[in-house]
Amino acid sequence: MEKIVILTGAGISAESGLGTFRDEGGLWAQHRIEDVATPEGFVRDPALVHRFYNARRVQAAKAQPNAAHEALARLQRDWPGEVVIVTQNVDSLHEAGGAQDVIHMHGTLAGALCAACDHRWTAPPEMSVGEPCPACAAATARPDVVWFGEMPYQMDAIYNHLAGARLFAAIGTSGQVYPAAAFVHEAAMSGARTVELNLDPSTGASSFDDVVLGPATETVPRWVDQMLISQ
Ligand code: BV8
Repeated sequence: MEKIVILTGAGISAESGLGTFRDEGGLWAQHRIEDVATPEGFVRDPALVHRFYNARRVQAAKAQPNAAHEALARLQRDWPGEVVIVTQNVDSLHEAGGAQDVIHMHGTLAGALCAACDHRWTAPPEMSVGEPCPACAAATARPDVVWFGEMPYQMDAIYNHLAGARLFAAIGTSGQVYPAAAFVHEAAMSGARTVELNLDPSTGASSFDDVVLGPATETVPRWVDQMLISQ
């Protein structure tokens, strides 16, 4: 049966109260990317970076999954073929909404990483500068998120999923960050149909066969219903 690959971005968590990046008043309106989302920024001012991620980690822990997260979990459960969810988001709302095996290509707020020995552990609600690594004791703990200029996670697995996709859906992403923004082209080259569900047309909207506009909590459940009825 058809394999579906779904890419989600900050827009799917917007109605759960989590800020997006590039919308009015978004995270990039409040912070410079180079100060809080690059390895250089972390070296320059680790306290600022920890403050940025601590605030988001605390807020994300209080957020609830919304109807869009839950609809994708329903699609995974009821669709006869494989449904792979790749997210650029670092919150855990897909899992809280019931989704399985979510691929977090930009890492997660819940994870901590040792920059010295690559050990990973569950981050405390608030990380502090100089936090010792539980494995090697070096004071090099950082959030386990992928910053600009760093290699996103599980790229080989993602490209394999895209190669086998019959349908690719991008939900709530502005299509401005690579390599995620190029997934639609990878999927189309493998013969997949492509659909974008977004509040506003993304930068790459013209690359999609279909575009469905509106808030994710309305468009995603309706799209899942249509998919399941038409199977
Ligand atoms: C890489 C960290 C090599 C975690 C993020 C020069 C030097 C170095 C690199 C580059 C360079 N030029 C280009 C690059 C590549 C760079 C890049 O793309 N830069 C851009 C800015 C040009 N990319 C990288 O560096 C990546 N690494 O390239 O390594 C490589 C290459 C190929 C293969 C392997 C390796 C690393 C990118 C990851 C950076 N880390 N975040 C965190 O802090 O969260 S990126 C950040 O932006 C988030 O991860 C986020 O996921 C991502 C994308 O943002 P969106 O999710 O799309 O959110 P946005 O606000 O933009 O849009 C929201 C959308 O939702 C909007 O369309 C809106 O309309 C919609 N929406 C709003 N409300 C709703 C809604 N939709 C529905 N319903 C609603 N209610």
